[in-house]
Amino acid sequence: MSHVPEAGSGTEPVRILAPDGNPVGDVDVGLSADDLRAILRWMIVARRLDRECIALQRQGELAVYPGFEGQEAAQIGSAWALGREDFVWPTFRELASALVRGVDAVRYLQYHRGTWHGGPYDPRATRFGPICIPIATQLPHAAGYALGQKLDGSDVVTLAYFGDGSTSEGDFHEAANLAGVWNLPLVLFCQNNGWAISLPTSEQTSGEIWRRAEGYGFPGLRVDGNDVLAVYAATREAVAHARRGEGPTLIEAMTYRIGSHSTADDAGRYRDEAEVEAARQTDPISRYRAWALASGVADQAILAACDDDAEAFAMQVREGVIATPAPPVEWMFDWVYAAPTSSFERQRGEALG
Ligand SMILES: Cc1ncc(C[n+]2csc(CCOP(=O)(O)OP(=O)(O)O)c2C)c(N)n1
Ligand SMILES: [Mg+2]
Repeated sequence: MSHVPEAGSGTEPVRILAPDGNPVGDVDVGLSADDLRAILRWMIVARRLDRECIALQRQGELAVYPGFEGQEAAQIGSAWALGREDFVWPTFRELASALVRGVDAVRYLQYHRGTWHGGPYDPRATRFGPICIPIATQLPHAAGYALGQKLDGSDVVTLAYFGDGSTSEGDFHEAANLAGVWNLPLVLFCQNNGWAISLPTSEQTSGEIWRRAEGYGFPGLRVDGNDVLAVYAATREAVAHARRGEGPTLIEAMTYRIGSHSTADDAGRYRDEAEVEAARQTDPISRYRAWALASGVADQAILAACDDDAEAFAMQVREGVIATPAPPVEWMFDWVYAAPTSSFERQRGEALG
């Protein structure tokens, strides 16, 4: 079944599982039982790692860390829909997607430890771009990358993540415009988590984000971002659309940032706890777990194994992060310029003594 409605066809998000885990749509999204279990496992592992990262920051082992609790379905469902060669342009909050793409978590977290910019994983090998802190700047990069793929005649699809707040940036609009005009194989994947640091979406933007697509001449849709099956199905459809040469899609995944913006933020200063409590009732993991148990995709033994895996993985990443030495200073100067400028060479000389 198609999960990509015509642009402007309604504001109810595409949903397959209700918050209590009961199906309200077609659960047959074309995933094998093994895949369905793997998705469950990744969601549990990702949340456990996210909490470990916050602990690592509190213990001084990471400098700053932006948690993604509540956004596991949006990230894992969308990442699962990509082919191996498809390319992701992330923000700074997509560690769960990075895990699914095979990015080494210890390397990724070097960015948050402050030892290396972007994380010292190879974006070409993992097909997952560097962590991007400047809001929305990855979007023109993604459009450019998608254009390059198109000109090369490749069938690679590019997916760019961004937040609700990012849609206020000119970069979002420029990327969307180019994507439409050039009919790029690009999925613009917005995680609307309700907040841009302390600014709620209602004060960020008027109108609905998914509807912006119509103005740029391509389809947009809103999906329940806490329903991993719906996110997967919608993204897979958008990816197939792009791969067929039919151009971009804007997906607005409605989710919620359960934690603070980052470990440098205290959401309790600007956000009502009742809102967070209400959001917890739509938790993506309990929803999917309930369905997995009821449908026989998982049982208690499988859930226990997921929890054990998550614990072991978090401990392994913790040890790896702490044990990783700071990289040599000269690395800071490598890969900046193909042809270094004289002032750059001078700075390099000064830094290296
Ligand atoms: C160009 C730019 N302006 C401001 C900031 C500061 N800043 C960091 S995150 C953020 C909010 C981003 O909100 P959203 O796009 O919704 O993503 P979320 O943090 O909710 O994942 C802002 C304003 C920045 N990093 N870059
Ligand atoms: Mg946001």
